Amino acid sequence: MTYIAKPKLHHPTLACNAIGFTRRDYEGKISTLCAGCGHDSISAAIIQACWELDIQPHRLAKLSGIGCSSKTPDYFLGQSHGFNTVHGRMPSVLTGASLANRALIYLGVSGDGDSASIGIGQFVHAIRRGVDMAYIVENNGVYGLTKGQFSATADQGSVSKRGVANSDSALDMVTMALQLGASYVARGFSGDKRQLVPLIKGALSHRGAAFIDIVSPCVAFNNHDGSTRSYDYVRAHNEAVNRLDVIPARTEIAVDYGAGQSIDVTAHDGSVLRLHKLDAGYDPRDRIAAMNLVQQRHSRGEIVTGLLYVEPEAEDLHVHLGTVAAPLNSLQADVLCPGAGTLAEINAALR
Ligand SMILES: Cc1ncc(C[n+]2csc(CCOP(=O)(O)OP(=O)(O)O)c2C)c(N)n1
Ligand code: SF4
Ligand SMILES: [Mg+2]
Repeated sequence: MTYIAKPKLHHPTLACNAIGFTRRDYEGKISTLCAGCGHDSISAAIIQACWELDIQPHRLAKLSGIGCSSKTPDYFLGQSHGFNTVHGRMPSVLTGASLANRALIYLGVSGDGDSASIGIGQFVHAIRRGVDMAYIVENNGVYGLTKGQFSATADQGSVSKRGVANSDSALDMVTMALQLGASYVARGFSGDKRQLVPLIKGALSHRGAAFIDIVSPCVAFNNHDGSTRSYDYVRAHNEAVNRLDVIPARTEIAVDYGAGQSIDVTAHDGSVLRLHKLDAGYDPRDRIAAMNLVQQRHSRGEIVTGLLYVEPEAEDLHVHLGTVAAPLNSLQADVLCPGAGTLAEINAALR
């Protein structure tokens, strides 16, 4: 973690959001990542998304594992709750926190090493349980922090900085998230902030397991010719299926598009996700179609980005478990322990 705090200089003309905060109020400490690292662009997109959504910083909890990507929560939302967990263990800590206090917005930040290798079991179960969270993987195809070994998401045939081709087949976290039942699945690119900010806003507004795989080049170890995670490769092979606008519930929704060109999806909080179709035949409400498209394009070396799947009426883990509306950590002893009489009644009913 860094120890360099940002100077608190606020220019008086900085724009404020609806709750009176400037973008600076959503920043964290100064980043110690390599200049040009994709992860820093993702941090900037998270700051922008939270500012645009008027999120009160103390209502958000950011959790991560270990890696350059997992260091980044120190560089944004300095006034939010934070927990930097053990390598690969972010999903279980986030699940526990979410069950204990459902009143917070949960943002999980991880890397391809953190989530697709040591933490793969944790990732799988948090997604299939429908934990209410926005889960971001900053995917560079390598273990950046430990000096550039191939990760499980590195494409077969992709060449390392030292010229060695990866012989293992790649694990695609978007395909896994779709198969596991995630109710919001997207892929973004750290080099396309215009596409990325709305994808993050949509994930934070979604109730249920929202997953975003963000291709985020590692300039130190995986940005050379022959890599399929370099800025040049991703720019040349990026195929966006749609462009997303997130319209907050309080905003009037104007119809400014031709029929068939857009799809509006209403989120549980009343905000509207407006998807401008770039691929005319693509419907993000069809999970199987999303899986097919991602696989087809991957076999051609293309990277599909955009909001790939959304199920607006999804149920989350709290619905599955039937937890009470009040956060569990706010319940007092008399509610948690209704007394010997109630226990005797329960026991009698079981006899
Ligand atoms: C239990 C444990 N095993 C191994 C490590 C060493 N280690 C630290 S970060 C990391 C991989 C990080 O890769 P990724 O999640 O892709 O993050 P990046 O640095 O690429 O953003 C590894 C293997 C560790 N810290 N703890
Ligand atoms: S080593 Fe790679 S992932 Fe880590 S900060 Fe540097 S560019 Fe980013
Ligand atoms: Mg990585």
